[in-house]
Amino acid sequence: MINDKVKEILNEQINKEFYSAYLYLSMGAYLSDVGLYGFSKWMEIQAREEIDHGMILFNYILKRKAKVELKSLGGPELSFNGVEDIFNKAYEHERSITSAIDCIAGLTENECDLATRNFIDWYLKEQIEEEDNVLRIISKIKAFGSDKASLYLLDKELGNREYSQSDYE
Ligand code: OFO
Repeated sequence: MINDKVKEILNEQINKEFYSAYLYLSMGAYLSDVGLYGFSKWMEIQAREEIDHGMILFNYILKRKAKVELKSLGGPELSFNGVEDIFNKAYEHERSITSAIDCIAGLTENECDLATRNFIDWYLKEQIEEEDNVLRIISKIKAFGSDKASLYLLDKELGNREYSQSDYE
């Protein structure tokens, strides 16, 4: 069993993960609209991973015999100012998610809920990857993105991303 404070913060995190999926789908739609289909596919896969992140929390709450309380999702931003703007916003978003995960880790320690503290380690590691993945793309956009031919190649590279289900192990 998990206590109410831990249950509440985990439910909030489900909402944040599903909102992340919404945001990345919105970014993907914009990228597709401007012909950057590889970038768009990358975002679509990112959105699918965010749903996995939400579902891992969902299943954990159920397993601990606590109540899943799904909250309403706000609409994500719909208009963007080019590919660099999108990935800068994605990076800012991931940093906010990292802070939220850090708060969960802190709360579970304060509540002496070491099982959930252990569970959340997976998310702490995942956030290092999430931030790094986006930062690498930003670096490439900065290095090559002003040249259309290079942007085309970068779009092709990102289009090679394959979805693989995020597993909590
Ligand atoms: Fe779920 O890691 Fe991104 O938001």
